[in-house]
Amino acid sequence: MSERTEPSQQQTGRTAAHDSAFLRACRREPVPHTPVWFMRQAGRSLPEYRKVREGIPMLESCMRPDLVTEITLQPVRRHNVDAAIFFSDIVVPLKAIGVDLDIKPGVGPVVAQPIRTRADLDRLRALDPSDVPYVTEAIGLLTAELGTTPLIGFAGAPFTLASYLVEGGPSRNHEHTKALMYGDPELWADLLDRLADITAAFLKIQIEAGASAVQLFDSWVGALAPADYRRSVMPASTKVFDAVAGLGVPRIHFGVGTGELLGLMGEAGADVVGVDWRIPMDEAVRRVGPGKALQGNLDPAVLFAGREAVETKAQEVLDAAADLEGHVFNLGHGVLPTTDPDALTRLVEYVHERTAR
Ligand code: 1CP
Repeated sequence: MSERTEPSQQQTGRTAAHDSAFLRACRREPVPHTPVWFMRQAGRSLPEYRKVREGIPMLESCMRPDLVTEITLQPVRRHNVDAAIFFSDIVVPLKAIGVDLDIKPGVGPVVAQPIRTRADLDRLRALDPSDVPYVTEAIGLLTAELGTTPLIGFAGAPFTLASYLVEGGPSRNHEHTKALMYGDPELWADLLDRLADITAAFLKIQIEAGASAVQLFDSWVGALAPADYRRSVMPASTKVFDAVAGLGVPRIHFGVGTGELLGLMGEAGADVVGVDWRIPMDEAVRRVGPGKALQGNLDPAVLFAGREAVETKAQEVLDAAADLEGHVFNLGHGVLPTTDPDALTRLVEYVHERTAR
């Protein structure tokens, strides 16, 4: 007897979303309209988010499937975006394997004992699905609610996770991180390799639970020169993409300030490369090369400029992206916390109307 007589809930969720504009664009297939979602759409800019989060610390809210489900759905209901992004944080898998860290309001992730020695690295163990049962449960609840709207799972990329772990918190110059990378290449390579395994495991858990796509956030990798990226970071990111290559979901790769790295980020293995606002999409596609969809890239600060300016700048993005094989409209980085939510809703409407085929 076959082990799988009934389709699992996960398969049902992904099947329902299979023909969505978002997944079609990721696969570089024709779309009914250019799909739109926003990095950091679930969270800070929404009053309904602030209300349900009242008195609940950030990490605790990530461990409550009822809250995760509600917060993930809020921007889908409000803005009519083409995809949901799972409400969590890049440090959740690290917390789950016992790293002593917290997300401090107004600061971000703070690590009690930064990782800078071989003995520190030995504290980083592998991630098992039983460490994050709340993730599997929340994704099950979400795919049941989302119907044909795809759910994007995500994880922090090895370099960006390493930056928080080595610095001990948010950093402007990443000096401790780079000191380790340049000063002890062997320990650095082992740290990134360990983080690649944790990240790959976290993405697999989300895909197996029903996520339709995954995004690897390498937010701070733009701090590196191309040669250092290629030598010291790319192998770990490639390991993550390879580990989830056979699971049938598009893999998105995003970083900020990555104009000089776009070619290498394309080579690292993703299906879709995210572009920040510093490079027009027609130039970005030349740098990334053929065979990839692109995601981006309106400057999130444009949303403060009033309707006419938002539409002018959004149209510039659409025009520059007109010849792409696949385009997912997004901001060039996350939604800023004081953004007017109505400006986001109008932007989704604008992109949908202007690109309807
Ligand atoms: O209480 C709060 O609301 C805290 C703010 C907040 C939120 C809403 C943090 C702390 N994390 C999150 C959720 C979050 N983080 C999501 C949710 C889904 C979404 O809507 O997109 C995602 C995808 C992340 C990913 C994340 N966390 C990244 C990568 C994306 C990016 O912005 O570059 C990074 C770098 C983090 C670390 C982090 N977590 C929180 C903050 C304030 C930060 C950045 C701190 C810093 O500047 O280093």
